[in-house]
Amino acid sequence: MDERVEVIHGDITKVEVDAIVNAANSSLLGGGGVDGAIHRAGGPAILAECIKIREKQGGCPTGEAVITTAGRLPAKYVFHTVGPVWRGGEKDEPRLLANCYRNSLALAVKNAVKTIAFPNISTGVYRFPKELAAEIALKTVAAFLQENQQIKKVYFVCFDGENYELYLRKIDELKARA
Ligand code: AR6
Repeated sequence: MDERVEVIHGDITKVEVDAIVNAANSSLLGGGGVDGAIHRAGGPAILAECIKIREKQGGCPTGEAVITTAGRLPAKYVFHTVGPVWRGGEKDEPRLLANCYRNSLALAVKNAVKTIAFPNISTGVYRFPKELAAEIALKTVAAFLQENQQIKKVYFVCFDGENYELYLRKIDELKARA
């Protein structure tokens, strides 16, 4: 696994990076989980920019990502990406989840972001199986980093203990296979 990848157990709103990624929904109007936490901690400036994006492009499709201010958060930007709802795995969910990570990293490159933090997209309300989600997240980010030197650090911020343990184990497995 790439040395620039790090796993943290905690709250993404507290992480000091250039950009944090939000697991949003396509309305961009906020919600529960990490989305609710980011809007609460970052304040109304984030929602104001989301509303402007909605007016311009009508929300954000699944797998895509958009950029706003981070308001009062220690980060500079919030990247809002929309993970797939798990519907059994035959609805292109794995590819769409990989797109969330790839498109967020592409947005990072475009905006001169060097440090970025991801939550465990889709593994809450959207019910994506956690182990498969971790595998997709780690492999997609590792592949992107192989082709990119601008990004200096990628944090996976695991809020729940189950995801944290899973990420540590998956990284060990990937290292052992390398
Ligand atoms: N920091 C980091 N991770 C967090 C935090 C936090 N403060 N709070 C929760 N998580 P979810 P989804 C983790 O449900 O499955 C929203 O209503 C949580 O433990 O937030 O992509 C949106 O508006 C879980 O592992 O996002 C959408 O409607 C992970 O974040 C919908 O939920 C993702 O859980 C998106 O569902």
